[in-house]
Amino acid sequence: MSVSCVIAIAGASGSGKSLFTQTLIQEALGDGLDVRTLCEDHYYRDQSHLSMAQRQQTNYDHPQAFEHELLEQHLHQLKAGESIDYPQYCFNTHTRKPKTHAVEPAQIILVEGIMLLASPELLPLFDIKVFMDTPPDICLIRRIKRDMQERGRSLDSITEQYEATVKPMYHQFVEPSRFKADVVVTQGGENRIALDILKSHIQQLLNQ
Ligand code: UZR
Ligand code: MG
Repeated sequence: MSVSCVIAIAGASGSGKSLFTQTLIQEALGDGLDVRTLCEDHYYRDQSHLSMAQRQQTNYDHPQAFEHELLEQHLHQLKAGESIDYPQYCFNTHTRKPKTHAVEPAQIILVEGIMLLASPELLPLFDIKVFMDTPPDICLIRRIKRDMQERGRSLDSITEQYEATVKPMYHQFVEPSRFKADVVVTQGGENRIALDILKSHIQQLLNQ
């Protein structure tokens, strides 16, 4: 199987990347297409050499927090028809799990994450670059709900992190990367027209 199309879905934390990606995958699978997804989150660098207090001080909203070199290598491997050892990151311990998952090449690879368009070395690997442009207050509300429900955080720790790194790094790295996108999606993960436009462009790439 050779990869025909690699799509990046970028945007702020809480902007609707995961929902948009999930919807696109469900619909592409429904159309009989072969799709795999990679989350940039799993490429966070392992923090196990640090104490828990130090891990909590790490700036996770900087491009350097991610092992983009490994993601770059994995995208090259998938494009060459090779399977990859997909890392698994744990948000509660800030460490990589010992076990990786094998991911096989597919017709379409969807990659989602905050900093995908902020690393120049990754840009040439994407056939379509999407940026989710969602107002910061909506992103913050979603993030509070998700981080309390799924990532074991308190409201205080979320708001502290937001002011210390999430907000300033968004303005420094994520927001300017919007200008690298081919498609800017407003109104979050359920934007029907954006989904249809992307699906039709994917079909075009597959037919080439
Ligand atoms: P998404 N993050 C953590 O809170 N802990 C970690 O160990 C690794 C990442 C957060 C990170 C970023 N920031 O904003 C968010 N902080 O995960 C990105 N602070 O994930 O795009 O899924 O929201
Ligand atoms: Mg997400």
